[in-house]
Amino acid sequence: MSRPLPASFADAQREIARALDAVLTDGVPVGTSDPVLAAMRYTLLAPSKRVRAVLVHLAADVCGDATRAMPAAVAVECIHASSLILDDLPSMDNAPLRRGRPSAHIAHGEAVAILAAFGLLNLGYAHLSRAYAAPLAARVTSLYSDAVGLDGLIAGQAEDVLATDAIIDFDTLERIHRRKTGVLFSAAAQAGALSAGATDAAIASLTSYAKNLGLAFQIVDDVLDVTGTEAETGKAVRADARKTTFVSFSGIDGARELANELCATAEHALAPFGKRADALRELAHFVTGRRS
Ligand code: GRG
Repeated sequence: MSRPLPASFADAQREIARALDAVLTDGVPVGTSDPVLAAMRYTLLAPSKRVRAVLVHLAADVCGDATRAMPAAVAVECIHASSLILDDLPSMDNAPLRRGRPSAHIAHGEAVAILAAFGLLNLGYAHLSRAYAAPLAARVTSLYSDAVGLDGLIAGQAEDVLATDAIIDFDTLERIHRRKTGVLFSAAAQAGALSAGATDAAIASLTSYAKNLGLAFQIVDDVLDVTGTEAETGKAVRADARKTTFVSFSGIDGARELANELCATAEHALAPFGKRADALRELAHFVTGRRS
């Protein structure tokens, strides 16, 4: 099962899938049956849209050179997969299903799943340090570690978990989702642009695009939790019942409208690139219309 992005992204998705497979195979002796490696493979190679990696690739491409984008695309998917394993744990969202399969802790046990999450995070950074020369390696590593850190995924997740069963205001909700989802989208776009040697102006435009796209992506996630099915999303639905979401504030139509507005703002940021940014525009349209 492959999760649908527009057909025009299929080539990039295939190349990314190959590179992800290679990063977990190269240098590993044939026949190795390490349980942590098996759990890393289980999550990283499971069917996924690979939207963050595609974003790295498209950001590099619109800046004129996608030839050095792949290590940053691989690393962002390693980090994202690590976050999914942790997010699903019993002490966090206690989610039984991910990417259409039992969550990592159910399939591999909690201890191995936690180690696999650390393994994937470590692998992401290690891959950057090996694949890029020093200045680019340092810049992308720093970008990604900021995105994971105390103004990023970790902070967003902590606030989200602690807000379960609590009433939060709209600004708090927006901050949680900016950190949980938006910052990694921004880092992905910036990493792609940096790999292409982009100008500061191009990086700023892509950051604005990705920030808005990431928040729209999360709002659509909230909508799909209410309107989607397990078969479409690959995860348990109606799972946010104990949380404040964009749907609790604005209803389904209001949340969709907000996602559309954010995508329009994202597209607006692409103006300096003209027609060259059409694939990024297509990605924004995918986000607002997605069912998975
Ligand atoms: C140390 C890496 C690390 C993280 C610790 C657990 C945690 C902090 C953060 C959780 C962040 C998280 C899982 C946010 C949800 C983002 C989201 C919308 C996930 C679904 O992404 P898709 O739809 O999934 O792109 P696929 O399966 O297609 O890749």
